[in-house]
Amino acid sequence: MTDTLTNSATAAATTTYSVAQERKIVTAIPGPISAALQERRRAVVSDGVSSMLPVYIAKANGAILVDVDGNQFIDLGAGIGVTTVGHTETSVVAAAIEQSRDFIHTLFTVTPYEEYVRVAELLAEHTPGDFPKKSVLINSGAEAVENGVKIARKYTGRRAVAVLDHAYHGRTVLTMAMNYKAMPYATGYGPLASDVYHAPSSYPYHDGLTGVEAAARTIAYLDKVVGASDLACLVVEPIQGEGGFMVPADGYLPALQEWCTANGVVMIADEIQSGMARSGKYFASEHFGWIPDLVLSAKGIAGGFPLAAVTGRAEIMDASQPGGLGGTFGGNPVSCAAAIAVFEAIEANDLLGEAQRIERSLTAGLTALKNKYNIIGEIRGHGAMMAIELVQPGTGDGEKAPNAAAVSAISTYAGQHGVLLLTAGTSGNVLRFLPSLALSDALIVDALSVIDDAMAALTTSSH
Ligand code: PLZ
Repeated sequence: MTDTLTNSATAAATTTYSVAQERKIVTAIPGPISAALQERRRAVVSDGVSSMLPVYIAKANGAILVDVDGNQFIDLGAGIGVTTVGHTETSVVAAAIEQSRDFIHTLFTVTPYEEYVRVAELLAEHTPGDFPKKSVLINSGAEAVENGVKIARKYTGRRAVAVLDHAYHGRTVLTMAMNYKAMPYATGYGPLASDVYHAPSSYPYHDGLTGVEAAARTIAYLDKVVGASDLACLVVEPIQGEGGFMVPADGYLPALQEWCTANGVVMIADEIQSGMARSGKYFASEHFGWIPDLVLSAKGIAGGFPLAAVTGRAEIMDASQPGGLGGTFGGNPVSCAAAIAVFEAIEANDLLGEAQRIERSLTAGLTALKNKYNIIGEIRGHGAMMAIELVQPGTGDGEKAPNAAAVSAISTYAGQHGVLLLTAGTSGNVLRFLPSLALSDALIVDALSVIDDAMAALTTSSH
């Protein structure tokens, strides 16, 4: 079946983009060319690698993905929070091309270059806290988590690592043990790394605790189950990503930092999903008055090029012996050049302001939907990191039972109608809005109209 959808209201926004910033569906989803590619893929790509929406992408610009069949999708996922400045952002593309012409690789640990140093300067300037900071650059989020743990162990001389319930930290052999969900991340891949402890978190919608109460519960666990003197680090996402965009209660994070400082524990902010302007501040920790010892960056830092960083207190970062940190591709020059352009774009285009605009527009639209559909239990988040938790009204758990069926049906409907909408949540009960900051208000209105239709279809079909 073929249907054609366009949104003329967005036409005015097309002038500065190489792809019209509009939704357009011209084939069945997936279209014939995507379907053929999916067949080729089945023969050669591991079944362990899944794709949420199997449309093969030919081009992307701003907040729009174009597939090989000519369909255009409003991208509310940004490659899971990576293309924060927008797809193929002009200055990022130019910086990467220019750097590629100059040199593409030397390996910083063999012969260094300025771009790596500049990224470390920018991270020292923009991460929370007014004290001397240093960085190491690596390739991926999980690698940043791994290095954060190594650095904290070396500095403290302690063994244990603590994380929070509902956390997600990666897919490597250490980080899979740091995730809350065994399935699909750890099931069958054991034995898991030892000395990883999962403490209770702050999840105000479900636990009803104040920040002080939730922190007391977390600290009691760390004290009793781990013992502060064996604890090297506590790794925390200021707003949990894959877990469902839980915003902790006020005072929770500073109380944990205070306890960590008093007990010689390194507290690490995993800002891999929440950082780099996404939340309306450079780093989401700032919303909570939290000044972490170490900050982990990845995803949005280089506009789509692979780059990650551990940044933090100089004395902690310097505890490692020369040669203890690094890796062949860590701080690749092209990625670094792109990251410098990203930092410049955040300033030049007021992207913190744009993230705040997106929060206002999404909150208004989602509030209207919440008034219309009682399956929306809570709207939460900051900036371009917003989510709705879907519930089953009329069931137990104080009307808050997870509604994974609705999440899955709405996300599927949205994909079929040209809106790429990511799911999240420990129980698959959350729809998340993680767009690039190039997403216009007109595209927000259009995307929410599709979600409105999806919710209406759900209500109809369930009767
Ligand atoms: N920490 C907070 O969000 C990656 C995972 C996508 P890598 N999240 C998206 C998927 O299904 O693989 C993530 C994160 C937080 C760490 C990571 C890991 O980052 O770059 O994927 O290794």
